[in-house]
Amino acid sequence: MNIKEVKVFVSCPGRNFVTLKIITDEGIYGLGDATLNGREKAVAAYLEEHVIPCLIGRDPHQIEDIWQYLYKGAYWRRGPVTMAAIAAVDMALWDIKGKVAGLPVYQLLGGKSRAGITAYGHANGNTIEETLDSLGQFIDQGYKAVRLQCAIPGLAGTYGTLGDKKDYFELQSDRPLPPEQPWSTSKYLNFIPELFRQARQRYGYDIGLVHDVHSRLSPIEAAQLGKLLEPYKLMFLEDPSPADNQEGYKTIRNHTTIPLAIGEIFNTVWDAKDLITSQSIDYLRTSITHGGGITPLRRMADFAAMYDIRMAPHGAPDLSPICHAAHAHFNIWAPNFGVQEFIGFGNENEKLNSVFSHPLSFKDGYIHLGDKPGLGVEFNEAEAAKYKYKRSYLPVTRLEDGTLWYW
Ligand code: CS2
Ligand code: MG
Repeated sequence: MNIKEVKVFVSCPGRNFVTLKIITDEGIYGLGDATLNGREKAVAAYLEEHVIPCLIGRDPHQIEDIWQYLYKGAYWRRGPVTMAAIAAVDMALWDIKGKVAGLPVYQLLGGKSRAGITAYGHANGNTIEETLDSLGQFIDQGYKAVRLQCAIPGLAGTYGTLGDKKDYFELQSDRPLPPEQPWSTSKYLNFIPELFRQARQRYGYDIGLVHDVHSRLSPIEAAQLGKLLEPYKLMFLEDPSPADNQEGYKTIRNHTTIPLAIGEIFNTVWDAKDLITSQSIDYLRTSITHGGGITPLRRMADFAAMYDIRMAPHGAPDLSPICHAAHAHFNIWAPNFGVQEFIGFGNENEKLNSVFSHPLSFKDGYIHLGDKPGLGVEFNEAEAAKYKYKRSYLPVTRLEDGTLWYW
């Protein structure tokens, strides 16, 4: 069997996705997700100009050798664009191998380690009351864990809240240039503990709660927040401080026992190595698309497991159903899987569902995965062609004095 053709699709069924399709000379094909939110065209170009010519004629069964070829052979290694491109190839090759074997990818990884995949949903609101009403809806749907993000009084537009938009897809639709959002660490630190105090007062301690700081705090500010939130027993505090400064996590660790999660912007295990070996984190958030594929994520999971760190793959709306399916295969296998971020299947989004179909279902707080061979996802090229790419940026954040800050 040889790779005969490789196609890249950049389409916008509600938001932009980059999809790779590897077609063999025997007609079997595999799909991969190469979506990098706000940089979609860069990944598409990397694939078309620099990766695809090297794939034609290769044996698709040589997943490892092709991964090593695209990683080490590139010389200019790592980075979000490179690794999203490599990830899509890797996912597609695992998809092909599963289809040839007649097995779902999780069986090729080692089979099921659990009955279902625990998911956490996104509750958010413009006020504490709205956010807690949203939390109640997720509890009613059976979720075991929920992320809480609330607008900060006095700040227009806070990360993780929709404002007057109805969902993340609508939020992304009008960003032809980076929207600017204000940030105040003091307003945030003075407000967020009250959100969680009221959440526990209203719903008790059985529901798992997480919160995403989105890299906005210095290490000592993150330590302050961790200590303030300790009474509310969060499952984890995500991205409390920029991941660039791994040393900073030792500072946070020295001051608070709140579990820490990081890694959605990591592209290789090297980004996380010191955090893992110093046991400065508790959950690793790297996604299959941004982390270079299933092949390296398995290694990351095994390395993290040596330090009792669990996997909590990033599951934002800017990852396609192909990545979410790949996560499900990975999560049902990974011995140290912890929890999967889950923003729903976009059932209300007909465009998305006309382009992608997937084998996933959600019940009683768990994601369940069918037994279709490969990843189990279908991609409708004709439908995808209807939804042209629309440039869309992530926002930019500035402090109230205008200083450029982390979004
Ligand atoms: C967020 C992401 O889901 C999360 O944890 O950090 O939604 C992030 O903001 C987006 O992936 C950026 O494109
Ligand atoms: Mg995050």
